[in-house]
Amino acid sequence: SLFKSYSLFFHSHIFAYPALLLTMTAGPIHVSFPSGLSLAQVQRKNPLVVRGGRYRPPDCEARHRTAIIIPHRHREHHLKFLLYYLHPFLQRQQVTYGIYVIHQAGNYTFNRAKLMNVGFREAMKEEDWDCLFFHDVDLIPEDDRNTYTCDANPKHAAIAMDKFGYKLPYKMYFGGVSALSPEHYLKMNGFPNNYWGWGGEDDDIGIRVSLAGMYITRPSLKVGRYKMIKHKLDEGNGVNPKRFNMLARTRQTWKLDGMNTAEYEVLSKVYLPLYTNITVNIGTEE
Ligand code: UD2
Ligand code: MN
Repeated sequence: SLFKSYSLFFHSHIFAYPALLLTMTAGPIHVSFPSGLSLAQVQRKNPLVVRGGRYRPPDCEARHRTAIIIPHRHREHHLKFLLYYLHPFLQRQQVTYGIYVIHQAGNYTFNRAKLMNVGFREAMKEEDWDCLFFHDVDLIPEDDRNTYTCDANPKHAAIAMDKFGYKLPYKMYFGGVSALSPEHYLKMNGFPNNYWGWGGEDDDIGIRVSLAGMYITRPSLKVGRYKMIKHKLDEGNGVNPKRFNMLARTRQTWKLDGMNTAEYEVLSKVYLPLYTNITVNIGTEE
């Protein structure tokens, strides 16, 4: 998005009932952030998740294979809560899935969109995923009917967030959580590599969708609900002052910069119990 806003709604007094969450697909999910939660606990609650954060339904052949791509740096606390909610959520939906955390190495300015390009290429190398969910680390889905599968067009899933009063902030908004098939992704030349710092990249991605001749689909406001874990702007992710000028030129740049020009160096790939961690050197701004 282009402007920052802050949530008034981050204190939840509703408690989640994990046993219930594991066994039934309901509508709304009550999201809270229990203190003292550990990754070991999340692991124990998800015995069917295997190495690298992979899962396939034990009793059926899933109709969908979804990779979750999470751009990340210094948000371990958020990642823990996301994994706590996302694993049971995806299992209730009976999709085959894998979770990839794309960790930007070093202290240089953060680049969310370029990390997504890394995630796309590295995930597709491993498996023939038919859908990719590009997912902020701090957004927790609040409704089971928000299916983590792809549509005929790119889907914007995080349509109603607590931080925007559970309304779509503006029509072209494409931030937070979006879902594209590999075909969609390649058709729009992936995401831009040159948005360093906070802001604008999600709008660039939204514009790419329409420039590539596709449109944005969305779930209903009731279903596409998310809670954002309250946070401040990170160190190393200052607001990008160039975002307005860059956005005005997406039409000229989208074919020249994107998946076809993404250069990076994978420093490590680790198959952890709850996710695959890819640490990557994405370089610096030119
Ligand atoms: C909004 C959008 C987000 C993105 C961003 C502008 C929402 C809910 N999301 O998020 O999709 O367009 O604006 O860039 O409106 N991250 C780290 N470490 C960092 C910095 C960022 O892991 O040091 C990752 C993390 O996954 C985070 C995401 O990047 O969720 C977006 O950054 P943010 O949460 O600071 O920005 P926010 O909430 O304004
Ligand atoms: Mn955020």
